[in-house]
Amino acid sequence: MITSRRRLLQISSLGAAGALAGGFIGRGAAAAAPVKIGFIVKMPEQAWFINEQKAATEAGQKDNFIVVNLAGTDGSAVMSAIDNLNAQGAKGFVICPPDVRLGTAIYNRAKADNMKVVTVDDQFVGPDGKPMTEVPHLGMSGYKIGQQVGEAIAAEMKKRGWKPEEVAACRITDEELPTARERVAGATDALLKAGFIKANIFDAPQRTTDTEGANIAASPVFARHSNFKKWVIYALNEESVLGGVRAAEQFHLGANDVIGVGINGTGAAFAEFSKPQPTGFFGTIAVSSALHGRQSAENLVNWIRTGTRPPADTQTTGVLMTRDNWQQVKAQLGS
Ligand code: FCA
Repeated sequence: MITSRRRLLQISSLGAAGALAGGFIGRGAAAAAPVKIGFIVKMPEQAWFINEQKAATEAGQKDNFIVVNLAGTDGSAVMSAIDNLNAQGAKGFVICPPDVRLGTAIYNRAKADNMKVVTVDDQFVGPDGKPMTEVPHLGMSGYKIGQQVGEAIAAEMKKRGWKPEEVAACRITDEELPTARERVAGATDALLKAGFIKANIFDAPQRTTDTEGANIAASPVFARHSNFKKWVIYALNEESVLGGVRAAEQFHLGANDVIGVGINGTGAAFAEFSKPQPTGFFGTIAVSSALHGRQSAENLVNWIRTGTRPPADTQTTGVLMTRDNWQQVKAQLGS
């Protein structure tokens, strides 16, 4: 009787001690080591990327993971960012690469360092020129958003009563970047569908996807085709359209002569819409940079924690933002 009672007691106290110890170790480990990830962007000064990194960091504060924000402005900066992350014990990283053709090199370095990688905005391209589907990606649905740009421009041309034969387009392009090609192709197709004259579309190839790169590219287009007094301007993002709008201003083409429509819906557009007088920057298709940052970081962390691979390709949509509605759209998108 006694023996058996004692044995029972022993068993239960052992059980309790075991449970306590297990619980303690489990909680202790979780508290001591939140998952750490990197967030590497190609242009850390661009509002879009600032928002993405901020949203990822905030998501980490809520969900107990640490985000190390880094700049990867060229191939060697990306490689040292990855080594830096590895040395800090990061388990993976989100990246918008400075050149999508670096995909294989970045992927191999991540694999060698035992880190998981997902892309945001610009998808890696493999040696065969095709998107690297082995790396999960989250980005804009480029062609559709491009179509929205073209439709917005066509609607505004109609509203202003512009005749197709008197209007030219400054199409700012980056042929190396698939998402830029898709966005610009979507805009061109929508314009042609609305009756825009193909021969009046002039290309301005940009070297960098920012305002300066676009400004340098657009100026010669206005110089060469000064017979046109009415212009539309489009590109892969609003920073580039702004570069085009600034170039047009140097040729005395202002708000009444220019319809520029961008993509992103971030600080660059807000600054333009806040000016006392309208400019040739008519609008932008706004997409939530906060959603891109938060979702891609959460997808990666979930992959690290649970082994659930994020979807191969998530595509986001956009909405037209103009001088009239930008504050409401900004509030809606939370960016
Ligand atoms: C590309 C562009 C950025 C932004 C992002 C979603 O990386 O360069 O401006 O549009 O896609």
